[in-house]
Amino acid sequence: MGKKAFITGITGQDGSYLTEHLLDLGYEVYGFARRNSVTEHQQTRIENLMNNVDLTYGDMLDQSSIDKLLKRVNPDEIYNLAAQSHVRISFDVPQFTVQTNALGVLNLLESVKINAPNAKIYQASSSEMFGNSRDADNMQRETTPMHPVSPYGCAKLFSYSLIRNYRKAFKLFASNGILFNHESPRRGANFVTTKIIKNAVLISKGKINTLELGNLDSKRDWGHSKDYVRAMRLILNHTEPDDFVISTGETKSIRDLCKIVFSKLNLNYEDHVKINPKYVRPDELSYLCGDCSKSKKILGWKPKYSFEELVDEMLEYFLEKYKD
Ligand code: NAP
Ligand code: F7E
Repeated sequence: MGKKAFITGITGQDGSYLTEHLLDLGYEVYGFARRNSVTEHQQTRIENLMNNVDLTYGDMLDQSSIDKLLKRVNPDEIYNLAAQSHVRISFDVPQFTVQTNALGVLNLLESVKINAPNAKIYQASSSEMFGNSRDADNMQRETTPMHPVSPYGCAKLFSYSLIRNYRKAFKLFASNGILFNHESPRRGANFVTTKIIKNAVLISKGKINTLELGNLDSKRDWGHSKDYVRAMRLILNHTEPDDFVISTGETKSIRDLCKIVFSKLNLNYEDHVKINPKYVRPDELSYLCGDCSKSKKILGWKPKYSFEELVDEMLEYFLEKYKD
């Protein structure tokens, strides 16, 4: 019989790719879906997998739902991907963000300690925890100091620390993946890559004329979600629990991304992109470039997708979607 994996946040971008990856490897996959008034749209990313996964209602804020699932399933591996994952929105809903992204992890750890102490736990930690610190070589790595600049980043730093604390204090197999930005055609529409690529396609088809963005000068290290979910499994299947940076080591500005995407559609971004202060954050992480040498060396992980291939895949997806 295959291993049993419990994925919180299974309906999200990473949850859907991780489910496909684990099913391919023979895992049994269990997941939580939150109650939503519009059930039709909720499972779109995992629609084709519904016959192969065990999906139950649950919420990171509802301890009883976590307890019930762990008692029933006793999973070998737990991937905690559930989060309010939008950094700017974390300034609008800071309390919900902190409750889910920080206290939700505490709920999970407490439940694991009692109900499934042998389960291995992966925590979806984030490069947003670094804030604006970087090392002398302009990169962030596992040892770089963390000074988050958003409620999202602060909550993720709290849960990152809890994972390390429960690993040491209670000997849980609990690991952090410190993942830099990763994207795909399944990325939510209000993250900057999807927003630029989808709207540039609509502009190229004459359906709209303007794209409103915030800060064009921040830089991000963008990879593909498919590559990053492979790393999650490798992290949990390493011989010991530890913390790993997952990144590409390349960085580009939002302006660079606009230039690249619009020029692939034979357009000049300057004719269409307007700045709307609504999308500028109260505080901003201005530069990310991750050094993932530790993951390459210890886990043997490296990305398969280039930045160019990621952008092309997302462009092809939206060109096909809006072809008529
Ligand atoms: P995503 O698409 O926004 O998915 C988040 C998932 O969490 C969704 O399934 C969402 O369900 C669920 N969720 C939200 N609040 C919940 C709650 N209170 N209880 C249970 N489930 C809840 O995010 P993603 O891009 O796949 O990212 C996965 C994880 O990695 C997140 O923890 C994110 O913070 C972290 N991360 C992402 C990146 C990145 O660049 N993508 C980088 C570093 C870390 P609904 O659909 O019902 O809202
Ligand atoms: O913003 C700038 C914005 O929202 C990227 C999450 O997955 O990665 C993600 O967080 C940059 C920022 O991602 C708009 O100011 C300009 O500098 O796509 P994003 P993020 O904030 O980096 C980390 C690693 C995570 O952990 C998070 O879960 O783009 N930007 N104009 C804009 N961003 C958005 N969303 N919308 C704009 O109009």
